[in-house]
Amino acid sequence: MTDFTTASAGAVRAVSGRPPAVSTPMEFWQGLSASVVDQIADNWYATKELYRKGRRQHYFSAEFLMGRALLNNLLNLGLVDEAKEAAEAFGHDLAQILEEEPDAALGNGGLGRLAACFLDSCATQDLPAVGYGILYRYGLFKQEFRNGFQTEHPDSWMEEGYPLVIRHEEEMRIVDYADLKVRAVPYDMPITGYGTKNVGTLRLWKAEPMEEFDYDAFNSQRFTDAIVDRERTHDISRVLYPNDTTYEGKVLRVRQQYFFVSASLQEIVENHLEVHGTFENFAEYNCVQLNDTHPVLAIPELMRLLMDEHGLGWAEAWKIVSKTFAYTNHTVLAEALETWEISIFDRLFPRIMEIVWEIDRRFRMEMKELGLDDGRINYMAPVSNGVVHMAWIACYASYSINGVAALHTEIIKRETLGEWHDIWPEKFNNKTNGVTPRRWLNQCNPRLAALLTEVTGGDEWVRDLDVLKNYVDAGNEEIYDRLNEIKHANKVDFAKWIKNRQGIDIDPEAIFDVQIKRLHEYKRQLLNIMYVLDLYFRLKDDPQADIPPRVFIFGAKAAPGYVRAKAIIKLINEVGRLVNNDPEVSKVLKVVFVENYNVSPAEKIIPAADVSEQISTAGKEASGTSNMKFMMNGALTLGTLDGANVEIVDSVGYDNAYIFGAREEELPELRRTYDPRHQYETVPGLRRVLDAFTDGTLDDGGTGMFHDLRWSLLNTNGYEPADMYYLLGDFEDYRKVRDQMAKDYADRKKWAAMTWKNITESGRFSSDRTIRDYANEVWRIEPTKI
Ligand code: GL4
Repeated sequence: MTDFTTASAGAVRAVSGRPPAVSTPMEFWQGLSASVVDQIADNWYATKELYRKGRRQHYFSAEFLMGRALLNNLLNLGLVDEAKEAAEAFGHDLAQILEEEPDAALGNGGLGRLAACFLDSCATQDLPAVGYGILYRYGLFKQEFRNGFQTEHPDSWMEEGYPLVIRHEEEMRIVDYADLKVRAVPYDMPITGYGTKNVGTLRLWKAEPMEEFDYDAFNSQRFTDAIVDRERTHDISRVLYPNDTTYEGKVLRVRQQYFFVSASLQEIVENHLEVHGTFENFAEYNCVQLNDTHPVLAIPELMRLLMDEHGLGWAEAWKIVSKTFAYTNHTVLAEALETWEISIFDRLFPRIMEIVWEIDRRFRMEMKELGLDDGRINYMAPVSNGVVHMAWIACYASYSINGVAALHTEIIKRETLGEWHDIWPEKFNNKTNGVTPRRWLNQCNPRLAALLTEVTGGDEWVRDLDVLKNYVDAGNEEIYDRLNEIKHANKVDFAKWIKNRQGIDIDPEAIFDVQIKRLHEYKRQLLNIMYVLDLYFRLKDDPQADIPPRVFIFGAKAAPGYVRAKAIIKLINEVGRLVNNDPEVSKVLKVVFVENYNVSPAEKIIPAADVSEQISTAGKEASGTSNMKFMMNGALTLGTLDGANVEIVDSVGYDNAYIFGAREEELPELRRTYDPRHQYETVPGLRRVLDAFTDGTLDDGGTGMFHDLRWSLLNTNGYEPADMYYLLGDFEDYRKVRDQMAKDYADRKKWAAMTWKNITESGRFSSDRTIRDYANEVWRIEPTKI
């Protein structure tokens, strides 16, 4: 037995209190996880000590969608075989143990998962960066389908114990609100890298009462008052808000935001003073990346700390602040731009509001001097119309502003943040997103990983995905056959998994066509299911039609309050019921809606996908990141020229992707004369599809929600145009290209050649590349090994 196997058996005993042979798989997971921490503890501490002395980047994010951690850590540390040995020695199966681990779903979708990939890339590249966020007791809700409707249930992911976060009581900070004072206790999650000793840190803050009980209240029989007060504090880190690309002006949410930025900055400021003894060089040693506007309160909070706690004057403090923050914008959707009522700030943190007013006053003066007219100044001002504009504060105070794909950055420069670009073009830059090839290729697709290691003669590609580019032309008959075998084996695995999970049978010979992402109208899952419905009708018309077998796979959560998104979920489930229960059609078509889609289901789905649906209305998807994961795993993109799809096509060429639909630059002109009713009447099949929503073919349980969906495509509601996301405009082209794609699938060699091109060109979409660009161009940090 190796040290690790012995130590993990001991750790299993320690958590279960009985011999490992009779411990549960859950206890085994906990023991193995504790042993991982044991393995890395010394290096972790050494890394923290090293990083706190040099220049560092602090990644502030309200979301980190980490998923599972154990296998990722075992792979990084080269301990998989040892873990297997430890499990088998006691009659356990590692694969089953790994399935016990809950996903740490402390994020909604792409924005949160991006933060997780970034931490992985920073660790692997020895970059001095630390993540800061919130230890939500409840992550993103668990989704269940009841009669096809989404229901939401709490995700209590830590309830059974979670060994991979370590509480550091002694590094507690106090966060002060006008009406409440709370303790922020840090919990650190180790972030191991692949093939390096450095161990990075994700620091998540938990809110706790100043005293366990208010003993006065407790003793004077006001027991419930004491409890209620305690609960108000726990509320702060209780739950992740389940919205993606929308914003809710909820007081608790702004409390959360202030909570984690204040605690994090207190730590950063104190650490700086301790190490350097002066604030003069603060911005030389620290930069803070603001992941969207959620942490923008850090700007006035750093002003407050420097002025009120450390005696700096406004000018001095502002000089530091304006060299410290960098802001990433993640969406052009207006409904996501956070604004907060002044009255909320006044109530929670009047001093912060005072500082925001002063930022506003100085901004207006500065702009006046630059000669801007009052209308424009008022539009851009940090405070106007009774609200505080978080994005405007971010743009004013940050030294860098970036978008997340080339097209998106162009749109924010031209439109969303155009006024700021006019004044400070030099602040703007693009950082196209990326995903980590460790989790999203090496870990989730071991068969393909083995092939790549074989072809490239080593595992260097895991740390440097650009290596694959040298093999673009290495594709040959043998590789193509192997690729097809691998994909088939992955599809067999997925078929077993989904059968076991949801009881549905699917055929691994069919084309697996996948759309997995948050449910949003702009992402157009509705367009996807309309195609499926149309195909169903075509098959009913002509049962002999030569249609290749297809499985349409969906995974999506809708924000609980997003009524129309929930209607689309119900519609997909109803079309699924129609198709899957039809004795003839179901031989050729199947619809699978993966319930409770999350990071770990994604790791099963993506390696099994043939087709990657990336069909957002052009200009609306800032980047997308599942598109990159699919590409790495050899699925072909069926998409619009939106977000990072543009760059994917740029890399693989139009011959190796399926592109359709209106382009972003065409849409304004097209929209001018657009009439969805005309489409409805003239595009063959479209009327039949839309009428099926309401003619009894599909059942919305008497809610009228399908009627509303149909209405939204054909009529305006007064403030939005009819078919706002241009589904009927793009339908015909989508159908044409998607049909063609299914035909092309039959030529297995050619298809495999296309997938090889996609895989070998995916280095550009590794988050290692993204992070190197941030490190060199924005953060100015260097790899630093312990
Ligand atoms: C998002 C975008 O919608 C998505 O396109 C992008 O890939 C992601 C990461 O940059 O950020 N913006 C918001 S808000 N949620 C997202 O997932």
